[in-house]
Amino acid sequence: MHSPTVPFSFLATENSYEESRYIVLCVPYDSTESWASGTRFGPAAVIEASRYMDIYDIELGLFMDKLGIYTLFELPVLGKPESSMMELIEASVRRIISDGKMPVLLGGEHTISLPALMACKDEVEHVVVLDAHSDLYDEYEGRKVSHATVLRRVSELVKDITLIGVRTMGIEEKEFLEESDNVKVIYAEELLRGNVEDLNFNFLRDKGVYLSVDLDVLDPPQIPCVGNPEPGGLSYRSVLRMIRKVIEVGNVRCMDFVEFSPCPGMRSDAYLVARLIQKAIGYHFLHLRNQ
Ligand SMILES: [Mn+2]
Repeated sequence: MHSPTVPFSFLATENSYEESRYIVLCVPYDSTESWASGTRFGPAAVIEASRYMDIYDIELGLFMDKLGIYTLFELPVLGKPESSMMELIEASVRRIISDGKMPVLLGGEHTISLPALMACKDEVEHVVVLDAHSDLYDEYEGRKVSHATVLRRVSELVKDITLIGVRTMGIEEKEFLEESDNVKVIYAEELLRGNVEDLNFNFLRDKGVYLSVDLDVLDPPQIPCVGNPEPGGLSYRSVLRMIRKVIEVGNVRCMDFVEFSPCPGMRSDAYLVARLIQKAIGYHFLHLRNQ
């Protein structure tokens, strides 16, 4: 029995928290963005777009409303001091994991990955990040915790990080990378020249993985409204193929989708983000079913 209104939840699903495996956690935090704020509006725009999606996925052969997806809307992090934001996200993710469920965070700026990872670092051996930027500054605009330093802080918590789709970085980040033996980069240039199908993710096999997707990994024409648009990015199809490979090979414990900053009047980009998340959840469901 469906309610007479379309629920305001990811894919408009009506599953309860208890019966769900995938918990979409909306985190509208954008306090450290250096160019323009607006990622705080990302979660609501993506949820809204997702409500009008076909519930059957022809690629996966799945009815998405049968997978158990529940939406927690939204964490009150906006305008809070950094420490409260961190504590709130960490506690929420910890709770979802201890309930035996998979957190799917919807940002918000990239900073939110740090407290989410802190909550699940015991289960995570490898962090995979799709991003145009390397986010490896030690400090940025006087901050140790920000969208531009987030992966430097992550690198202090987890041994192995693979960054995919990078096409710009500061000299300080480049020098850090040259000295680091635990952060590997697959540059956008290599991906655009080669074939994404040839990428080998066997190094993730049987490893606990945290997957972070900064939407600026995509080429700006596909998704013009992100915190820091960078030309020369990847296609929707390439990003989708990589997400699929990571989820099929590794054991993803937590995922986030960050830095989407919707432009007023545009709907196709929010829909694209919703589609990526829907696919990622579907791939994960099939991965578990096939084990
Ligand atoms: Mn980025």
